[in-house]
Amino acid sequence: MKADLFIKTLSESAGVSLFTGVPDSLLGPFCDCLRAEDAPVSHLTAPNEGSAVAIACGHHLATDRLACVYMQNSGIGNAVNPILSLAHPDVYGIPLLLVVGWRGAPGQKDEPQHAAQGRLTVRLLESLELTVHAFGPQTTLDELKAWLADSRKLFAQGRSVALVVEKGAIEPSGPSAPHNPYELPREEAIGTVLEAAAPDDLFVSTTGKISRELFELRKARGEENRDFLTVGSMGHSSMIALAVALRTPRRVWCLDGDGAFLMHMGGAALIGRLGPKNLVHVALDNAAHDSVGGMPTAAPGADIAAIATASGYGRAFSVTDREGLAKALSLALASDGPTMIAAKVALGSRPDLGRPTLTPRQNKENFMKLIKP
Ligand SMILES: Cc1ncc(C[n+]2csc(CCOP(=O)(O)OP(=O)(O)O)c2C)c(N)n1
Repeated sequence: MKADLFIKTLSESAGVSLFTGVPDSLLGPFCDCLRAEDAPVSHLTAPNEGSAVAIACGHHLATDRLACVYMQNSGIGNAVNPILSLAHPDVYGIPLLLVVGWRGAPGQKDEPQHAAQGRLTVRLLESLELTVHAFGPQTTLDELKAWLADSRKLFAQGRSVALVVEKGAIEPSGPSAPHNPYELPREEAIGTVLEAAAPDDLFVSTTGKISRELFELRKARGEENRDFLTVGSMGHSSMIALAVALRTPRRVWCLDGDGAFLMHMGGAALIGRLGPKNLVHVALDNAAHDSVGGMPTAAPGADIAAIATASGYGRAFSVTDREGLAKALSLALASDGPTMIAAKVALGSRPDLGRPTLTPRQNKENFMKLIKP
């Protein structure tokens, strides 16, 4: 089904008056349509999926209308608490229409971090006492309308419904043209950081293409198997890096994304409070969720260096080009951390970008061997 028709049907047949969520590659055409300047519906990108549920609840309180919360199934975990302790009929009984991208669906080839999540998606949502419908490429408009008509009765009782969207079920209804004004390619920025780092420094990288690019760069340098690639759990790599930094005298680098940084921004406050001198936090800021299609983050203009400074990092740099990055790296290496380098980078990646060829278990074992003194 075309994305614009899907959105129109949710608005008209379910009564959705706000769409909010975190983008997903499988829901790409849907997200692109929502952020189009001429989109006929209200839309708000959320920093994380739990926040999206809370936004939907606030919207309902203010308008008595329904909001649609969209997410990749990886985000269900972030949403569980507000679904159960805020929206659930045993608490405030605030209806939600969830649209969940089904990565790792049974029978679909996908990356290891999606396997358990995909297998358990429907069970997880049902265990939250949601009514679940699988929306696939074969689902017809009439079927969708019939589900939504039934859902209205549940919404009236303060109950919630989830549409679990299979790969290919939502098709583009217009062009997608993600854009930002920056020029430094992210892969080049990561390469520059690798050049500056000492051979025994440790790296923890975030979910998505940043980890894929780091893996490829290491391979090209003949240095495979060194870094902890946080392939799932978006937003948590900085806390992994912090905990590692607290237990080793070696320098630890966290290669983060701006979307991931915003997702769990409280981590910055903890880094600032604990002040690990050996931590360098690099936020590769393209103002977007590039790995899933380039949709803008919740706060594309957020000043990550200023947030780090205000959180108590020792030093923070905001750089927009090669020279700025090189200078920030040399200053970072010359003094104690924690240091933040917020590097504004271009959108996009090379078309032949590979994926880690090691299993996450092998990656973990290699990283742990490397840490041992
Ligand atoms: C909790 C959670 N929500 C959503 C996703 C899907 N997802 C994977 S990577 C990504 C975008 C990350 O954006 P950013 O950190 O800015 O890095 P970029 O891709 O722009 O380099 C998203 C939304 C996920 N893996 N986990």
